[in-house]
Amino acid sequence: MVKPSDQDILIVTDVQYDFLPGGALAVPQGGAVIEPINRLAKAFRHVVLTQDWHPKGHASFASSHPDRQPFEMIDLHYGPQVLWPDHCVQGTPGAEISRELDIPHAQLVIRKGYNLDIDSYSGFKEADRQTSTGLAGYLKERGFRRVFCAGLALDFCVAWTALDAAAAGFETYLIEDASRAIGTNGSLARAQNDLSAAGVHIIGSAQLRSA
Ligand code: VGL
Ligand code: ZN
Repeated sequence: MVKPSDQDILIVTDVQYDFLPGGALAVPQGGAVIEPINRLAKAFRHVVLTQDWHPKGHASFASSHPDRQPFEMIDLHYGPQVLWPDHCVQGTPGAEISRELDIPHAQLVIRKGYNLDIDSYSGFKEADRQTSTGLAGYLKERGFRRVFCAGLALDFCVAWTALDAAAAGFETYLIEDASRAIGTNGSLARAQNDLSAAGVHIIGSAQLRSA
C-alpha cells in the first residue's frame, strides 16, 4: 500500500481527444484510463497534467516527410523518430484535454512538442534529450519527492515521463491500470524493459490508498 502525501505528485499524461476513441492517434482502449485516473486524482493533493501540443507541419508527422507513412521510422537531427499521423495540433479540438477528466485541483498543465523540429514524449525533456520543459525544476522547487505517472500512452509519453522523473532523482511509480499503450514495433516490451532497468515501480491503482 502506498499512501499519497504532501510530497507526492500525480502526473496525468496526454488524456487528449486525439488519443481517445475516434481521435487521430487513438490508443487502443484509451478511454479506459479516465475512470481510474479520476478516482486516483482524488487521493492526491497535487496533480500536474501534460498536453501534447504540436505546431502544424511538426517533424513527427508522417505528412511532413515526402513518401512516408505513419508508424515508419525516420532519422531526424537528434536520432531515430517514429512518424505519427497528424495529432494534437495546437488549437484544434483533438488537442484538447478530455472534459471527462475530473481533476479541478490540477495545478499545472505542461505543454510539450511545440518545437517544430523536435518531438517530446516526455513531460520533462524533449526527444533531442537536451531541451528541457522546466518540469523537473518546478517539481524540485516545490519540494516533491515522489512522482506517480498515469495516462496515455504507456509505451511512449507515460514511459518517457516516468524515465525522466527517475533520472531527475524522484522516486517514480507508474500506475499500470491507469495507462494504456499504443503498441507499435515492440514499443511496449521496450518500455517495460527500460522502466524496470530505471527502477520505476510499476503498481496498480488498488495499491494506492486514498488519504
Ligand atoms: C504520444 C505519440 C506521439 C503519447 C504523443 O502521448 O504517448 N505518442 N505523441
Ligand atoms: Zn505527439
